[in-house]
Amino acid sequence: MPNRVVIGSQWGDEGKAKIVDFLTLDANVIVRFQGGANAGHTVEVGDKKFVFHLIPSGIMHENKLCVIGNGVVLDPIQTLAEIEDLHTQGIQNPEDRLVIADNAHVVLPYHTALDKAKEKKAGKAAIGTTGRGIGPCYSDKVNRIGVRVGDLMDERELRPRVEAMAKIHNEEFRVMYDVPEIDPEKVIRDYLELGQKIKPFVRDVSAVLHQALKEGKHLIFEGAQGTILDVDQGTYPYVTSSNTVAGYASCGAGVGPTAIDQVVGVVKAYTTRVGNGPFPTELLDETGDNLRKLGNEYGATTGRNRRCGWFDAPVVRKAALVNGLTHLAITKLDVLDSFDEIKVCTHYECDGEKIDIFPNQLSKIGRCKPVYEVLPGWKQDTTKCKTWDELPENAKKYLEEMSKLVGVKIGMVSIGAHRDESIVID
Ligand code: 2SA
Ligand code: MG
Repeated sequence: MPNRVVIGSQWGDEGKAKIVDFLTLDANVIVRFQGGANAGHTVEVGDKKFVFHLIPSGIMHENKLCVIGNGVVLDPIQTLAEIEDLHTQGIQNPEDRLVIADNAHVVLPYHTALDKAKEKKAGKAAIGTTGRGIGPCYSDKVNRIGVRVGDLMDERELRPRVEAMAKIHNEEFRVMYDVPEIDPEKVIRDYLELGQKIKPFVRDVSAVLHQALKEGKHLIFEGAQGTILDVDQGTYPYVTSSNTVAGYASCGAGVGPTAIDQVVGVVKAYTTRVGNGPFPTELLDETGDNLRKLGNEYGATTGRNRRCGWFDAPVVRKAALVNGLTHLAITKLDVLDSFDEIKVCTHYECDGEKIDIFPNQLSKIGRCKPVYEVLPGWKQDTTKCKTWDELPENAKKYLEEMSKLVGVKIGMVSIGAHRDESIVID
């Protein structure tokens, strides 16, 4: 079994959790390496539905180790709530199977307050964040004034950091964004207490993963959000504040790139986006509404309507390049079951030029006109298909066209939320 990174190839919500859950059956360790509680992973097993924000969904499998890497920004209150929820839902001993990096950064209440205040102040120019404090926490990290998980266990580490951070915050941001003043003593008191609660989980993750690799264990690195939300590769500034691409699995977990054998790009059979920013194949009509209804396209974290549109090959081509995709995992094919015809954007036209790869400049993306190819629908229920051969001919043609346009082979197709609604191809 190869060590795999599973990432989103579009704007997030591609159904990564479902693919990770399926691939986890053959793996030993599941690692998150970026993002935070802005992610929303919905997994359905039997008649139970679980929504995770921070803890890898692999926690529901017994005998699998779940790891929150250093690249994640961790909200300890959210983490403890998720652990509590696992207990209530009858998942046994999650504490034996969860490890949190001591060098991951901590999302503090003022990060969340600042995130919301900045968005409010931005008005029309708002990013449309999830309001989970992600941007401000990563800013503090890069600005070298952040608090790390390991600091919560030692007042000698925590105190000077919180005091320094509170000073900057109270003098600068509080005035700029009208957010509440930070009382450093309260933060220190509260977070030392939370530190004691998460202490049993906290380790040097890099060392844990190296040991696992040495023992020949199989690892899955579980991405959050999607490639076009990556802070470098996405529609900047309409992006999240972390690197969502496969290469960051190495940085955000503390393993070398040589630990990774395969990169699986999860691709929704159409396209969605939550939050603001460009989206060339967006459908602002009845077809878009249909996709939303049929695909249940509402955010798992914020409940927001997702914007919907046709499959966009330039977007996924870019994902293939920047992630080094070895396989595609195509999800939600069944959502297209009732359509008479399905459009696919093969490329864009911009200023009289043919564009094959999603551009980096917002103004250029804005001038790109999608060029569509129309494929016939299959008008059949695909959810009972177990093999490639059982899929309707037109569904196979649609999938083959996606793969050909992007230049990456298909490893798996998903035709429903449940684990057994999956067709393995390669
Ligand atoms: P943030 O909160 O700073 O990361 O927001 C910045 C942009 O990134 C987008 N973003 C997401 N887009 C899709 N899915 C995400 N996760 C949740 C989910 C979304 C939800 O998995 O369902 O529930 O709304 C996610 N997280 C961040 C965000 O919309 C901004 O465009
Ligand atoms: Mg999601």
